[in-house]
Amino acid sequence: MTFDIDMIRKVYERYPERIAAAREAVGKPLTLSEKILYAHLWDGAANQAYDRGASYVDFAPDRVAMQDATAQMALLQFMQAGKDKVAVPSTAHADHLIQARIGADKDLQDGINKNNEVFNFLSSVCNKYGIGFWKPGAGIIHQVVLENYAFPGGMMIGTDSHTVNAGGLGMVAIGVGGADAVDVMAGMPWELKFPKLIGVKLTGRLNGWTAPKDVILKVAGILTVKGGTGAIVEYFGDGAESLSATGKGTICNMGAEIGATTSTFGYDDSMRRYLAATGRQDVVDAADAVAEHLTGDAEVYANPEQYFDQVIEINLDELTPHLNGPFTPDLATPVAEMKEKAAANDWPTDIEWALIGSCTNSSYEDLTRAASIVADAVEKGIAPKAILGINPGSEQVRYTAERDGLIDTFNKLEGTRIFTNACGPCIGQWAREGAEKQEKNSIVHSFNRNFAKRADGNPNTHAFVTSPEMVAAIAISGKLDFNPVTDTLTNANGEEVKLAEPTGHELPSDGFAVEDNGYQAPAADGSGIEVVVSPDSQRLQLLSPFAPWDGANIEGAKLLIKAFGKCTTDHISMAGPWLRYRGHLDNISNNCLIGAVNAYTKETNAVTNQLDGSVDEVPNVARAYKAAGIPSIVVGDHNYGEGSSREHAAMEPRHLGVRAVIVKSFARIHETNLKKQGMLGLTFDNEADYDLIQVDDTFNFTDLVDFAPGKQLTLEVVHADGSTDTIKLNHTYNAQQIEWFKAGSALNLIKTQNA
Ligand code: MIC
Ligand code: SF4
Repeated sequence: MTFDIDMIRKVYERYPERIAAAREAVGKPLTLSEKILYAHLWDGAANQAYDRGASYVDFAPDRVAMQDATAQMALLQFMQAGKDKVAVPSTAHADHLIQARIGADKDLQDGINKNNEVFNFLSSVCNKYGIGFWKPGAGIIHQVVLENYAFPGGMMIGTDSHTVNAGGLGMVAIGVGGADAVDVMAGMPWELKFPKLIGVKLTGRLNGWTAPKDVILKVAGILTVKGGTGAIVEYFGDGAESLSATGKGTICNMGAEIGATTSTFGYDDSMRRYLAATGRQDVVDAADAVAEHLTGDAEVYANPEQYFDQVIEINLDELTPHLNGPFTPDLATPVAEMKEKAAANDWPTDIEWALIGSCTNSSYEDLTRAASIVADAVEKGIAPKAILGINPGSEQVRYTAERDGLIDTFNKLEGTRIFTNACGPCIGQWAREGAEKQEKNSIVHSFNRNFAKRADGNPNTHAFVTSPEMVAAIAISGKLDFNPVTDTLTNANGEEVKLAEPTGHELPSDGFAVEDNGYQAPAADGSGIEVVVSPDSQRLQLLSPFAPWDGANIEGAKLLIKAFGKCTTDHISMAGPWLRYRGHLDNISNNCLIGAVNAYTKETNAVTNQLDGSVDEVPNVARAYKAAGIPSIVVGDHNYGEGSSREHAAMEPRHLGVRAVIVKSFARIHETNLKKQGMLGLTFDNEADYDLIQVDDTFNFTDLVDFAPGKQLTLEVVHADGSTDTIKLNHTYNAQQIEWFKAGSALNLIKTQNA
């Protein structure tokens, strides 16, 4: 059965007319990204061309997906929007809260016991408002979406930055904060700045040890963590067609790591095969009727330089396996160069743990290719040096892998642990033994992010991102710098042997199977369902609206923290143990900016309280200013808020009295989240002004009363000795977004509009 097939058919029915209108408006051949965007305009058929990277445009996404760690806040907000039911098909997925420790059987039950209150809340809110709920153990949101909901040419948003994974099936799928999801679920338009377009032409074919993951590891090395900001990355060329749909998903998934708005591929046979194998021949039939519209125009792909803002070409014949890391996903090293680079940088090369999984690489094909390495090692009598941990992407993948003997193969390797179908170590849900000792060590994984402390909470764990095949090979060799192409391993008989190249199956030859996929359909009429949140719950807290702007210039503000260097959403609102407070704004605010590095001392979670000169934890100092009625500001570096879509990173400072975040540049989702929550997200006009900010400065906005689109704001910085600097700040607020600021938040505005 295909979910929401009528909606999908309707989208395809309107495609020909919408594309014809877009062609006329744009006046030249169209990329796939433009086709999907123009086919989803809120106002219907296009009557004008939009400026890439400049125009704000209202869209009408086809569906919404949320995961448990962000859904709580999204749904707490939706409950305030005054609606009976969601306006578009929506789902929530319980995948982030289950800790990996012993193995799936035990861990899943523990996870359910520990998070019962939250799962019950999600289950009842979903039931009430018409939202499909995927229960704990059903799988990781993006794998479940790819298997069940994604469709070529569709547009969706999701409260998770890796929503972009659905580009593997030719969607424009975009990660957003919960407040954006609320707009769409409440039946309102969703606004996005019309993206720029980056074309990536893939030629040749993957071979040997190279995997789809290496395409994106390479692209990340080229574009860096901010090179994709504000852009859709569109892949094309015969190399693109040679990749499986789940391989395409891997590539799109990690587009989040270069800051791309999303990534996508044109509709092709790999997508037909995947849709059919996952029981959706009806989608194939419907898509085939409009197939020409579900890929870029031939002229575009023949002369990409004329149609994309930037073009990159990668020859898959020549691409080699990569390892990206540590601490950032864009530090790309070809496997063949790792020996030299690890030695030069003093990266530990002994590996104790190697992890396969996460939404990026947990497909059936991924498991078969990793299993082929394991089977080869077992057959050749090579004992593994590290522990292999595996989180299958979904119950359907796990069940099929078990039926087909893959799980048995993995278990033949001593020590292997099969964890729950969930995020697990990827988001710090990992009870790694000994992590608290904070020893310097390295791990490899097939995930997408490797920021400090992310997997096991240890700041000295050097995590490297690579393909599942390479993770398996490194687990066996126990060495970060093992190169399976050239290096040998000693087997039980003392012989020097080489690992065979990976082989795999794109799709299960006997089809997918599953007994209980973990889906809970919502009630047809939810009006009688009551959602209860206990007032003394430590995990959930009903929201009270943020205060509207009082119409005056913000004056006398103090500096909460000047963050130095990388400040991702993991630094602003850490995950791992803190995930338990994702539904309780006041409790989770106790992690506000505790990972950010204080620019003056290079310490974390220690800032000066200007009221009494004491040094205290960031949340405490923020609470002290708030209690004294003193506004505060946060200052940051480049790409501030990189990483997650979690709006907690905006709501926490807002809750603690921070009024403005002033940085050199923002990551897209975080900037929007700040705007939605009624904050000022501003950038230095002159980046060097970052250096002017002193720890004991006082800040006065002198022309906030004239806040207007396209007009700079002025900040007077008063130093402790009485001298002042006046600096200019840029912003990207449009008229509507300024209304959010004035109302105190976008949600406050929705409420007045619905009242
Ligand atoms: C992540 O990978 O960082 C997460 C956890 O999936 C986040 C969402 C969250 O913080 O809940 C994301 O990528 O958006
Ligand atoms: Fe889950 Fe990790 Fe994917 Fe985020 S990146 S959705 S934590 S598996």
